[in-house]
Amino acid sequence: MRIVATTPFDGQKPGTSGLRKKVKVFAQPHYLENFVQAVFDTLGPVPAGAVLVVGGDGRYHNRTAIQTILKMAAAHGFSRALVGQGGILSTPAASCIIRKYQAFGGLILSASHNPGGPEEDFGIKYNAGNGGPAPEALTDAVYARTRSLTEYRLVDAPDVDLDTLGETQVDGLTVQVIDPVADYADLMESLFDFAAIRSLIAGGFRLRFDAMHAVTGPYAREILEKRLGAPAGTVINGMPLEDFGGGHPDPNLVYAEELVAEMFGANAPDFGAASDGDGDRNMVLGRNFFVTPSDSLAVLAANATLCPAYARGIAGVARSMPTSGAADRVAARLGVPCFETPTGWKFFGNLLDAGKVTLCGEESFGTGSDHVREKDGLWAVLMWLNVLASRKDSVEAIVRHHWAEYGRNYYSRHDYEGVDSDAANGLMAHLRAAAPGLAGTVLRGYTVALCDDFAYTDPVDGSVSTAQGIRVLFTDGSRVVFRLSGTGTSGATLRLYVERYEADATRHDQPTQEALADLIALADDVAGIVARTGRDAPTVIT
Ligand code: G16
Repeated sequence: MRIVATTPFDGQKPGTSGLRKKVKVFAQPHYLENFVQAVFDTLGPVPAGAVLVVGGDGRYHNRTAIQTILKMAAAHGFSRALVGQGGILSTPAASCIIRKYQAFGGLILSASHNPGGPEEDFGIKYNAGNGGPAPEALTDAVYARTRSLTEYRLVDAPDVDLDTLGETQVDGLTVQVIDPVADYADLMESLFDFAAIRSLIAGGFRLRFDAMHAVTGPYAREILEKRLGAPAGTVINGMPLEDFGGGHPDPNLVYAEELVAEMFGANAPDFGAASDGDGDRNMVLGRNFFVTPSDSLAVLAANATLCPAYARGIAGVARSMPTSGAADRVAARLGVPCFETPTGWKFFGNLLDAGKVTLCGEESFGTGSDHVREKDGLWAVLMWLNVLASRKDSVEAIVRHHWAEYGRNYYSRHDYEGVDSDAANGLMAHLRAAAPGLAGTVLRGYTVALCDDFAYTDPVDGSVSTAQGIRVLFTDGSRVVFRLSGTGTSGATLRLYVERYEADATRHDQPTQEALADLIALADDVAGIVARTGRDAPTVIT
């Protein structure tokens, strides 16, 4: 074992989902090592036989980081490391493997939907033994440890062959290179009616899945093309590349342009979906039809009993605060609780572990269930396919029927990416200061019922999270929400979330931006977005 002297780096505070920085930052001597040592120090000595799961989304620097982590895991006393072949593990697959093999925890290497390559982003996060992202108390402790670190430990050993299945010894640590897909694909097959989906596809139902040259390619090919019989070519951009082919692996209407063009073009397939860099996000499209993530959660909750895994009903639903209230209406109808948490999948972990909820979702293209402790892109795709196979209706018809039954929550998110940090912080500070005085005022015809900075008390462990986003709630149930992203790596990203409920089914056909126009204008009145950021339009609208 070698002990290396080091000094702390500034800014190793995990964001919404782990530590994300430019590759150049991570590639500095000691940078990754410091963070990993801080995680290990925070965890303390591991029990005999402890297993660590290691893998990532295949982006640039993934393999280098894995070699370092394995040498440090050996020095920390782990007995076994399970590593995905080629260094590949999607985030939900890592969660599945941690749970299935009762690992102590896992280190997942990903910057999710952020671009990859030498000039782009890298990231790392620790997931606990439940398979879920480390809770805030742990990430705060890790950050504190990074501030006082003076040394890290690793063993001197040759690099491990990550491409060949099998075991290698690294100074007391058994490194087992595993098939990254099989366990996850088996889990999916146990949850859904694969026979029904197979016959839907065999009957001529056409689907397209865009893996965006990120981690889900091998998973989607195995599940959709091999196990479910979709024709070869159903999965596009299926080869994981270190730079995601130069693309931005974020499954939204702007970045998944190839899929969007096909789904909104002539002779479009019946169903289209995309996933992100590490496979936890999903976007679902019908022919000429976009399903908002908030609606997707609501529709899946309303139809859950059509899927074998959820046939006996769901215990409850959870959504992040900025996610629309569409799922709340389904939960109310089902007579199950609906929890509103801060942004970040880590906040769902306790609710899932305690059996309080079965389904969770976020507006940021995240949907999942208690089958793992991460959001899960392919899971959402399969649940939709199961519902489609059972309902024998189109995506659009299912969503429209849902709106007719529950009303429609018009919803949109406007992102202002790469905004000057001081300007973004100034905008939020201005809103915080203005918040207490807004209640009762009338803005463009909307009366403010409440304006606050969202805080959350975890109903399971009582932990409190404050300053999770400014929300302006109106008396008619509409709202605008402002928060700064916790996943970016340069400047700040301001997110504006806008929602309006429309019960009248004859008014469910307005274009979303039109339906929300007054609220969008009002948001600028309140926050001064244009004046403060210098941007006259958002970078991305979803
Ligand atoms: C992460 C978290 C999600 C969160 C999303 C958006 O997603 O895991 O729970 O909703 O970030 O965060 P922000 O608005 O702070 O950028 P991912 O897919 O990046 O891991």
